[in-house]
Amino acid sequence: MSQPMSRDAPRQSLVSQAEFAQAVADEVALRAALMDADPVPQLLLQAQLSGDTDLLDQARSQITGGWNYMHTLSPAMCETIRERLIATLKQRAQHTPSHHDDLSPAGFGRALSTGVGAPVGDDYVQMLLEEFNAEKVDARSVAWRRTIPEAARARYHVLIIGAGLSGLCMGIKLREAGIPFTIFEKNATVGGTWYENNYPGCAVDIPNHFYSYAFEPNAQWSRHFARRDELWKYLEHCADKYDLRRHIRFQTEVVAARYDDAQAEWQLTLRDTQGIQTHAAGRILVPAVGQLNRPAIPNIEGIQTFGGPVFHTARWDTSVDLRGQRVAMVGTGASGMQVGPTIAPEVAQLTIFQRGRHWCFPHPNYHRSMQAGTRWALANIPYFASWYRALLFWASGDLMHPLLQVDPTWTQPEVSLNAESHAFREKLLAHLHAELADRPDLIEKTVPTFPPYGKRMLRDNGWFQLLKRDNVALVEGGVARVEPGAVIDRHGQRHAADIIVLATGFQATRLLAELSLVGEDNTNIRSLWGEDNPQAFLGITVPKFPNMFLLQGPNTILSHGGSMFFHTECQVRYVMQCVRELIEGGHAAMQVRAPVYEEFNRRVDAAHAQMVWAHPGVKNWYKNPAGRVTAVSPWRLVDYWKMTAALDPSHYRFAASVD
Ligand code: N01
Repeated sequence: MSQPMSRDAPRQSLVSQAEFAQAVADEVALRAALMDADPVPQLLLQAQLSGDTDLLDQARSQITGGWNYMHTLSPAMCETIRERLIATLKQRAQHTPSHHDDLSPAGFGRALSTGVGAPVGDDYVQMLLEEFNAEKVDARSVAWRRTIPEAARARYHVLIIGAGLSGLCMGIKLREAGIPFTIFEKNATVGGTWYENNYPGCAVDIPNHFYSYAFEPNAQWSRHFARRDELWKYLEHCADKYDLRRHIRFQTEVVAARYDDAQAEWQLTLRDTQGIQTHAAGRILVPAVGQLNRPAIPNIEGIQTFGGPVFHTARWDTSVDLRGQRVAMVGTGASGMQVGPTIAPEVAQLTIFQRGRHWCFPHPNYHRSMQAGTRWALANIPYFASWYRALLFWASGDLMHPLLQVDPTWTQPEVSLNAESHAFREKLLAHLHAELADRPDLIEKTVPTFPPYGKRMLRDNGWFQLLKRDNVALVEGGVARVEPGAVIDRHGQRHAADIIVLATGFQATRLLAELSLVGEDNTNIRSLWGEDNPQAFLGITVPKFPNMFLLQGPNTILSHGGSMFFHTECQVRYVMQCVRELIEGGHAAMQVRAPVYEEFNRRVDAAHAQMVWAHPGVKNWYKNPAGRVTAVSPWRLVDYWKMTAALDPSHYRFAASVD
């Protein structure tokens, strides 16, 4: 067995003199851009490149958080930062690379702590320093590729199910390492959830300079929180840039996956759009289907008698013209929050059926375009994008995690979990009351009865203003039944409608329910998981399922903050280590040891039992009907990063060598 491998150490690559020369080539453009760009990344970059910390010291008390609006730097201070940075960049353009580019953990930590207005712990420094250089070519991966003969790599063909953000990431990293792979995608193109969800208003609610691959920054995001089309195009761009399409079999659904013990390989049954079945085989299987891809269509009495269009948000019928129509929308989660305010101005009537309530809060940048200067700096100034992302990572990473933890001594457990959770609830309430000050009837109908984060926290997309519109009605309690041309609410009242939109979410706990998945010794995944209790070690590996590595598997969705791109990259790096271990050791197969899997899931359950889900009033899509949380992760991002940083081969059983 080869030695345990650790994740590649941070690479402190020096940016070439030429890149700096290009950044300062047009000083007028540079200065104009920096006058418009966020000053805090400028400050940190100036400290990095010059090694001078005096400006950091002066600015420290004027920065209170990682978001770009969380500082009180005066125009004069911004000018000083800007001019010092321009001088430093010019100097850097004239000299060979300086050692100052090469950030030490201490230097990085000092600058970042100033930039986010709080002390950044060593674990975060280590993680973000690695992220900091992620866009540079992974030299070690390429070097590894050269040490293993192609013939050895060729015996480990990887079968990936899904060309969404995780399947694409896996493909990119396998391609870099020279390992053969095929991606099977049921849709006609890439993008997964960002392709399928094209409902009006669809957008991300995580800042997209963080909600993107660390190795593929995009300087051209038009908004802080991109809309669906832009995100989908980003994924399309990645598929093209990394030449993935020739590895993808589109419009091909994997209907069955069976592990052949004798051959030590996965055998797939595939179905095309005509229903014709074919087969494929490979040594490694990577289901990368995500958890939010099967719409939950409620079984509402009489819905087939409605007589007009009825569709789910994730299957939006673009042929239906909503203008002047009476629309009934069922559901008020993240999708409903985006659809409602977007369609209300054009429909005749929007009747919203609210079964459960949701907390939401505004974000100042949610509807803002990116400043032109920041975009210029992201595109043209070395390291600017890395600092920008590090600040956002901090701001939308783990800061809220403490709010989700139960304090057993807390004196108001019916509404909050601890002092921080309570203070945040007060803020949410203040926002809600301010928005609905003139409509006490709506306040009564909308204040949630559970602590913040009991359900996914929503960004206020103009929800309360929506509810006050003349053509909008909020109906409490959900739907009793549907009749021709109307929806009947729980109080028996009839609401005439022409179109029904189901913003009713996804069957998250029924992971891989539509795939017949059979592992070693004829073990069906349902015999381990039942219908809706998926579990995996690190959300990735399952005993009896050799060489199967899940991406975005059980307990990996983020509920307190963070970005699925980040979690996916953690998983992909871990899987790459497993694949290397298999190849280097010449093993036929590896599978996680049952006690390791069981112990990990005990830890997941124990952590969740101390979190907001334990609150009696909390119902959400994270839990299965038995009340076990299967979808979301209990860990901080940095904890999961550490857990997945290095493969420990002793967690696995390895099967005999391949001849
Ligand atoms: O689904 P949801 P979603 N009768 O499950 C109600 C991601 N996402 O599609 O609260 C009546 O949150 C249900 O009521 P209740 C994100 O992770 C992200 O909105 O269960 N109502 C609820 O109000 C998100 O969390 C973005 O009582 C019924 C709603 O339908 C996840 O996807 C945008 C019902 C479902 O809310 C799912 O969000 C969109 C019934 N029979 C989605 N059944 C971003 O912004 C369900 N409901 C990135």
